[in-house]
Order: sequence, then C-alpha cells, then structure tokens
Amino acid sequence: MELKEITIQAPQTSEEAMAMENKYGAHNYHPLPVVLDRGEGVYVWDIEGQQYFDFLSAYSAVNQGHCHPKIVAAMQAQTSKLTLTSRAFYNSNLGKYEKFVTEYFDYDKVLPMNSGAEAVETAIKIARKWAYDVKGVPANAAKIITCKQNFHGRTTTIVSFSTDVDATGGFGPYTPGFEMIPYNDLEALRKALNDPNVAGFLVEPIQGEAGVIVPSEDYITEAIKICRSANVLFIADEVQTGIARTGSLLGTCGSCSCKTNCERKKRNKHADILILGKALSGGAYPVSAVLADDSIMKVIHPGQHGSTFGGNPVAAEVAIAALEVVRDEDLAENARILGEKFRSAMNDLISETDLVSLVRGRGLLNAIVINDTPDSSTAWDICVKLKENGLLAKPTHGNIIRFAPPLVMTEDQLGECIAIIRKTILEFSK
Ligand code: IF1
Repeated sequence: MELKEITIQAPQTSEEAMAMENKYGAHNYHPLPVVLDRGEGVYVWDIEGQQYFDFLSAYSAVNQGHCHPKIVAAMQAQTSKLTLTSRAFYNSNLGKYEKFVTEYFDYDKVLPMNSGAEAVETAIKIARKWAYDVKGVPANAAKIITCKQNFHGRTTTIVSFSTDVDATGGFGPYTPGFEMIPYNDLEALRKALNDPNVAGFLVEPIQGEAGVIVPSEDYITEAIKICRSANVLFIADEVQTGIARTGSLLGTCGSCSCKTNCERKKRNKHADILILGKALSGGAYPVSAVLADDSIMKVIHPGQHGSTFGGNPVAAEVAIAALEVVRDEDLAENARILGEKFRSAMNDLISETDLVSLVRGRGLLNAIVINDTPDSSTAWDICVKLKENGLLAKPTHGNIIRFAPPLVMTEDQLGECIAIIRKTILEFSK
C-alpha cells in the first residue's frame, strides 16, 4: 500500500492547537486551557507569546528547569553520534552511566528503564523474584504491601493496587498479590508484615497525587526498621519525591539536609530498592531506574527483564548531565530554602483569608488545601485565574492545588510568584 501524502499546518493559535488535540487525541486528560510552545528555566510561553511561571514542572520532572543548556547539550551531542543499540549489544555510554548513578545514590547496581511506571513494575518483579529465590516464599505466594491513596503509575498491575476509582474502575481483572494498608500507620505495617510471604513494602516518601501528604517525621525510618526486622524489602517510589524535589537528595532522607551520599545506609534512610524517574532526565527524555545492592539485584538473570529503550546511549548521557546539574547547582539546598519561604508566605495568606485552610509539603513539593467541598470547582477556577495572572498550577483530588516549580528558581522569582498567588487568592476571597 502506498502511504498517502499528509500535509499538516502547525496550529497558529492556542484555540487551533486545543481543537486539534481535542479532535484527534484520546480524551484521557483534562488540561488547563493553555498551549505551551517554549520553555526556559522556570518560565514557559504559550503560542501567543504569553509568559508563565511553571508551578507544575511536568509533575516534578523538570526539577532542573526547562531546556537546561547542559542537559540539552548532552542530548544533542549524543543524538548525532548514537541513539539506540538495544541491549542485545553493549554501548559505550551505559557502563559509564551505571557507575555514575550507582555512586551518586550509593547502590551496587542499577536496572535502567524509561517511564516511572516501568520502573515500579521492575521493582515489583525484583521483589517477587527475591522472595522466591532468597527468602524462600512458596511459588506464586509473594505479597507486596502498598498504601491507600498511592500513585505509582498506570499499568494494569499498578492500578490493581490503587484506591482511586478513576484509575482502577473498568480495567479489571486485577493482578493479585497486593495488600493496601493506610499510609503513615506503622501499626498497620507491623500487622501486615506478620506474614512470612510478604516480599516488600512499596511506598512514596510523600504521597504526591493524594495531595502532597507528608507523613510523620519518623514514619519512613521506622518503616525501614520494621521491614528489616521482618526480612521484607523496603521499596521507595521516589519518582516524584526524588532528586532534590523535597529539599534533600531523596524523599527518604526526610528533613535531613544531605546533598548526595550522606550516611543514609547507616541511618535507616536507605531503601532496599530505590525507584527513580522524571527528574532523572530533567524532563528532557524518558529515563527511569531501579537501584539495589547485589544481594537483591542478583536475582535477575538474562532474559528475565528488559526494554528496547532502557539504558540507551542518549538516556545515559542525559541522566548524567541531569544529575550533575542537581549537584553542581545545589538544587536540594535551594528547594529547602525556597520551600520554607513558600510555606511561610502561604501561612501568612491563610491568616488573611478563609479560602485557604492549609499548606503542607517539604522542599518545593507543596500543596494548599482550598476551603470548599471536594467536588466543587473552586481549585480549578483558581488555577484558571492563576494562569491569567501568569502562573501555571494544577488542582489535584479534593480541592487541593499542588505547587512544584522548577528547583532552579531564584528567591526574587519566588517572591513574584508568591505575589501572584496572593493576589489571585485574595481576589477570589472577595
Ligand atoms: C500522569 C500524579 C504526579 C508518580 C510516582 C510513579 C509514577 C508517578 C510516585 C509513574 C507519576 C504522574 C504521572 C502523571 C500524573 C502524575 C502525578 F498527579 F498522578 F500524582 F506526578 F503528581 N510513581 N506521576 O508520581 O511515572 O509512568 O508517569 O513516568 O499524567 O499520569 P510515569
């Protein structure tokens, strides 16, 4: 068959672009009505040239800021040299990246994938295999404990242990082998681990999609201890909380101000299996990874897991550059300092209006709770107004607005953003 000639006019206006997406794309999203065309650092511009502060950062993928020159340069250099070999052959970039990323996060080995969901799937497979090969769990009996209100991605297995009806409804039959317990509940964890067939506990150090739920200060360290004493793997999904977002290198560090390798291993802040994605590439490319020590990673043998694109040369170079930027620009420290300023400004706002009832978060992963019924459109309406005032944020479940700007933001820029948020919310309060 001869392919017919297709000529596409690029959309000239935001209206045209939205109409095209609406007509030709599946309706699996409900975006804010803004069409982004260009980005640099903390800013994005729409088709009409309107400038905005990005307070979503592609759900924390763009921690290093849009189109970071160092990441772009690494990507451009590699794309003109070699892009993909598959893992049927070695490539000259992968080993270098593997050494870099394992030293950076202090693990023996890495298993490279592409999306966050794939990395979560990978971690589940490793944990199950470890349960059978090392722990001695009977075949097909391994259980993984997860938390209610989690978000770990959208594959059929991952939605099998979601408590969000939009994510799960209509997609059964579901994968067995998962048990959900309440988040931030050590007693529930102790009880759930009272079963010799438990392979792992999969948890987000801060629950993002649930509305930036920060657990009590000792939750993660205690949960790690409980897992260790029950011979259960502690699996941290740091796809969103990892890589400086929360003011330290990883969310499991808690409020510890470590930059790269602190003494996480000694201080019970070190997951047995670490899942990374999003900011591992600074948003330039889909790059995810699962890290673990040899005693765990050794359970995976040739042919048992993989991906065409995982560990490709571009991903390797982009990830090294992205992690170098985080270190060289001290983004964790910046996130911690700016995060404190942000929450303090939001608390001032809370004292001036009844419309905002709470601010919570850590580093630059924050959310405000809008004082209205969960099914009202107030948070959405505020986000539309914020957009008109030059700042992009997205509401999440139950009238909550998440604020997660790129971590390269300056204090002055944050001041401008706080002024926009104040002005918008106070206008609404009238
Ligand atoms: C969407 C939220 C953020 C994640 C954690 C794994 C994944 C994610 C902790 C999967 C992805 C995204 C995906 C995005 C919405 C989103 C999100 F609102 F749902 F919670 F970031 F805030 N683990 N999170 O947060 O990674 O396969 O997408 O690369 O549109 O679904 P992925």
